[in-house]
Amino acid sequence: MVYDDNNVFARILRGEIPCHKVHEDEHTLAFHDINPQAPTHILVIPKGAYISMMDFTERASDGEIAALFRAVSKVAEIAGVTVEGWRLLSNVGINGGQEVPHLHIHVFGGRKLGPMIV
Ligand code: D5M
Repeated sequence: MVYDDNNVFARILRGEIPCHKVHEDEHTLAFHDINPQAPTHILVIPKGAYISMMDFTERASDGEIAALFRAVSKVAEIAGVTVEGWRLLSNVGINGGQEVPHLHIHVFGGRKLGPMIV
């Protein structure tokens, strides 16, 4: 599968579409989900062009991989959900329900979350 340069998150990274930014560092960007499913619903994405978790772990550097997971924890801290608890989730591919073909990790919190749906 070839990375689609015109997916919405690629366009956010290029500054072509605005986002409500929560956190940014050398390798990652985090912003509020446009259609929040919980009081806290933030997306954390790598700046590199990776379609999904499989693509990321195959091609990204150890530094990029570490940065993404550090950014996820940082975002949970910024959102103030670490004491009450929170959830991270990444949809992969068609069966995983992935709509945007640029790796993103959802950070949910701010209420008691329901059971995982499979
Ligand atoms: O989730 C894709 C998520 O991306 C979904 O929760 C909506 C969100 N989304 C789509 N467009 C935008 C913009 N422009 N800003 C913020 N959030 C956005 P998936 O896991 O692929 O189903």
